[in-house]
Amino acid sequence: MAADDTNHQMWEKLGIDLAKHDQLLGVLPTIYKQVYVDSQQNRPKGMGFFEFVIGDVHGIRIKELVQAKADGKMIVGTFCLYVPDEIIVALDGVSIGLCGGTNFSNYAIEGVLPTNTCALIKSALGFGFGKICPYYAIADILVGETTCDGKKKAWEVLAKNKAVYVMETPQLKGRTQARTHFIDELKALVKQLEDVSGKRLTAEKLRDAMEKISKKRAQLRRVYETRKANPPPISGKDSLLVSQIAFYDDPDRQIEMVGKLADECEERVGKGEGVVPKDTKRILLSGTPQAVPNWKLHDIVETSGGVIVCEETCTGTRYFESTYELKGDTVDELLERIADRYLGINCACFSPNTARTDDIVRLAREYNVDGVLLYTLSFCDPYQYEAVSLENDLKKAGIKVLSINTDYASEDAGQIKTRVEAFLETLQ
Ligand code: BJ8
Repeated sequence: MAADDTNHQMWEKLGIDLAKHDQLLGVLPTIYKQVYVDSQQNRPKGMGFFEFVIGDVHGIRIKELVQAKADGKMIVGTFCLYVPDEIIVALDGVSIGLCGGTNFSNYAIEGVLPTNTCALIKSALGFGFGKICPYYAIADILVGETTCDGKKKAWEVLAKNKAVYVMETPQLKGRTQARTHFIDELKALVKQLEDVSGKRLTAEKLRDAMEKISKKRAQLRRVYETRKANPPPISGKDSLLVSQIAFYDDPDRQIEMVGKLADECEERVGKGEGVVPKDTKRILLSGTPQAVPNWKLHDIVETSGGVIVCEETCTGTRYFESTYELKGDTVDELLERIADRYLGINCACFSPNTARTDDIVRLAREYNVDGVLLYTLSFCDPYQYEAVSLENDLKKAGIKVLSINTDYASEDAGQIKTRVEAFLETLQ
């Protein structure tokens, strides 16, 4: 039987709307080719693996998940960095990031979500309600969190469609009671996932999972380190794709393949080999996460004569920067390490969140950037608020800034390109 036929049978068993899903898979390769293949040269050879993974986005990985489920593993869908992968992996589960990066699925949430909802939430719920995401379909449970208002309310809507557990994330950081509460929430999450998986969490399993997930983050960090070079050995677009795939691929395979890519990028830096000419204008992008296939701003910058050398986003440094020591003999002690690590991520959903400004200023220096692009999805209040204050703070720190507010539609791409080109011109 041809691979196409077996895939269709697999998707049908998962309850996928095959006609709509075929349409979705029909447009993705065209977008990928335009953004990644036609407009880039001299990419690292290691990108071949990531190109293969994205080219078969709903094929081999879904087959692996079907098999994992048959082997008794739980599949957990998540939407935020604050839901610890470590706990899911320690319970012999598979964690899949389900944030959506296209407006293709918006038809499915008309009359379900308010129109002034951010594109990321619309996309994610649209994939579920429209039955066009096999990752969503195969998940045993979805874990939401109380970060922004949009998400908090979205889980109520989502719960009508699928089993959802909501973890409470604190709104304030730096207070003892917020930390204590977050630790309690992690314990409650453990209990919930133990019930779903039918397995018990032990300190040994949790420590092993923490080690594995730390290794995976460390490989991404290595790739980022190489982007500090002038010229960078890898484009922003390619680096973004690698981060996006890290949210749903197997962690062991990621350690291996991102590690190989990091080796190659380090070699290229050693030889002075870049993906763009030396002294190409270097941009730090900071803001809301960019889920697959949201490559819009990266594509605009990198087809306008600039290169993105760092992302201060959840699909960038916020994913791997915060760390922990692998210390602790009990589950409770390890959960404290995990809580502190996650509370070190500076998301705009927290108040106050001045450490994010410090992060951006530090990253701008470390990556030797010429300018910062503040990227906010329309209707995302937390990041819109911070974009205004950040613009002032960064300018005071002598950093040039361009603020862009957009969504997943392509209609404003020409206008944004004009603004980006003008911004690049101003960078000395
Ligand atoms: S830790 S950034 S993944 S909450 S874009 S849904 S904030 S209205 S995604 Fe996020 Fe966790 Fe924070 Fe990261 Fe709401 Fe804004 Fe939409 Fe957003």
